[in-house]
Amino acid sequence: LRLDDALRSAAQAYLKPPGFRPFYGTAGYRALAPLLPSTVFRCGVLMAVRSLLLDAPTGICITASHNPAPDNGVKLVEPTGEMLTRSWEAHADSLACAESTEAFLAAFAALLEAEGIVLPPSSSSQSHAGVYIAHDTRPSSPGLAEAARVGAAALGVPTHDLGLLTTPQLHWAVARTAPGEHFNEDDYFAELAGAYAALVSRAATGGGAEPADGGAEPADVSVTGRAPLPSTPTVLHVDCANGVGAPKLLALADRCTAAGLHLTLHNTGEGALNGRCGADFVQKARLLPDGLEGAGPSYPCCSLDGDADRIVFFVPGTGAGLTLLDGDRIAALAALLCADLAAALPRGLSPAIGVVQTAYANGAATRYLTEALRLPVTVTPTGVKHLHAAAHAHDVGIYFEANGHGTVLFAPAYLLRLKEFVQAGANADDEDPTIARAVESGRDLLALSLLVNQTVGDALSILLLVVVALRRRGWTLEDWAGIYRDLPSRQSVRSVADRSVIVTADAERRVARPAALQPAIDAAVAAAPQGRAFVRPSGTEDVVRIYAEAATQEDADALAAEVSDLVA
Ligand code: NG1
Ligand code: ZN
Repeated sequence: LRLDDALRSAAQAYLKPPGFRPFYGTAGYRALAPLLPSTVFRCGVLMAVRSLLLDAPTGICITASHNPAPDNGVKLVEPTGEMLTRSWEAHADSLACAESTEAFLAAFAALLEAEGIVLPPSSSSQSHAGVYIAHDTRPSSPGLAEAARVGAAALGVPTHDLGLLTTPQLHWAVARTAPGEHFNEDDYFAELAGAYAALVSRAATGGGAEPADGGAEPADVSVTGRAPLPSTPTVLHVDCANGVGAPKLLALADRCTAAGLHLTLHNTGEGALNGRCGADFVQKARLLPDGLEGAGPSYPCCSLDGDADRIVFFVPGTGAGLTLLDGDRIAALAALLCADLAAALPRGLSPAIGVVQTAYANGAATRYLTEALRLPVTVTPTGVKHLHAAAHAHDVGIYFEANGHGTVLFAPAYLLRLKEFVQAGANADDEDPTIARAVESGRDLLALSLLVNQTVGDALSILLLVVVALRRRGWTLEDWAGIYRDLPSRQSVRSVADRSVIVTADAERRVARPAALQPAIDAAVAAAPQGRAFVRPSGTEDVVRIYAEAATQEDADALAAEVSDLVA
């Protein structure tokens, strides 16, 4: 077979390091970059097969996100722009782990057999198959992107090299590029900037409706007496983690200056990628990132991660400390914005809003969402693939990991109903102010669905969403920080001989194995006022992660230390 020969000779150039056993983790594959060429080559083959099967383009992004610069990784994208379907993760592992070229060819044949695929496809001239490939700023990334290209090309599937992109831009490109067209990065920037301008310009007449009042304290979410400040420009310091977010945000910000957005970018590539900076550092260490020491107390700031799919906000205090506004708080703000807009709609068009979190969500955030905003909250295991899937259950599904990775999903069927309503309202040319306001809110929700990347968490989208939400309420970051008070928490990691011996259950909130561990954690938690703790093996690093929260920081620290010792 000619195909087998082409694949064999291509694979010979990408031999797997002996004994290296990559596994599909929280977000694809991660490892030290020199280990990865064979893995990425085989991912190229896999995504070419997936593309042939579905007769639509798939995507591959070379990045290790928030990990240190010497690491790299690969994220795999479905034709919908979402992450590789869970049922194919095992196929990915069987290709990636094959020890020799012959074993790889056997695993490849088994994949075709299992999925009932016959190659080459009969109607190849009509085929829409293709693989979009993009990469982050790591020095090892272009070489790995080439490995992916060779893998896809070995099956004769056309590849499109999109060069340097953020991970969410690549997801957007796969979802939004029509067959036969080329991805134009300007379309992405124009869509976000256009939606942003529409949402802030209508803020003058839109304004905030009263959110549901609830029992959680402090629940002062009233906007009474506060007019939105649409004409006030928003200034924000952005820590770009020395990653790909810097040039991309610069291009986006240029298009948003006229709509009153003024960003000062820091860590734009001069220092180490994710080195004492970026969203993961700020969220986990709770320290000012390098390069922002001069921002000054009370200055509004945010941090992206290395591939710009995460963002957290913060206000520097005195010294190195800061007030963190994490993904939980972004979810709460997004929920407030959606609820404000929904309040003006006719009852039949009011969306069912739901929020999805992980066990890392602060207990105070969950209480705020369920008690003050009275929204349904579901909990899934870590990893946006789990949260994203659960968010699809709602008309408006809001999901964020505490680390700032998340988005707001709008159900296509709901958007259709909203479009019809707005269209009918525009044609009716109604003078009734209630109807006019409802139509305007409908338009705003439609704009929000364009502002917010629908395929995956996107730091650029979420930055604009937060600015829109704050401007419409006339809020500062401090006002936003005041909607609830976080329970003190502590995250730590522990290296163990084999982290896979820990098996979790109940969305990672409990340990199923080893059997003695959970009762010991329960006893430690029971002794801490307002205590909660859990452990889980990381899906991206060779560590076990520990999380604890309690009434005071000392209690949270002590609980984390105690649980960490139980793991060792
Ligand atoms: P792991 O290493 O599995 O905890 C980390 C993050 C995830 C997710 C992935 C992918 C934490 C505690 N975990 O996963 O939320 O973002 O990286 O980047 O932040
Ligand atoms: Zn990332």
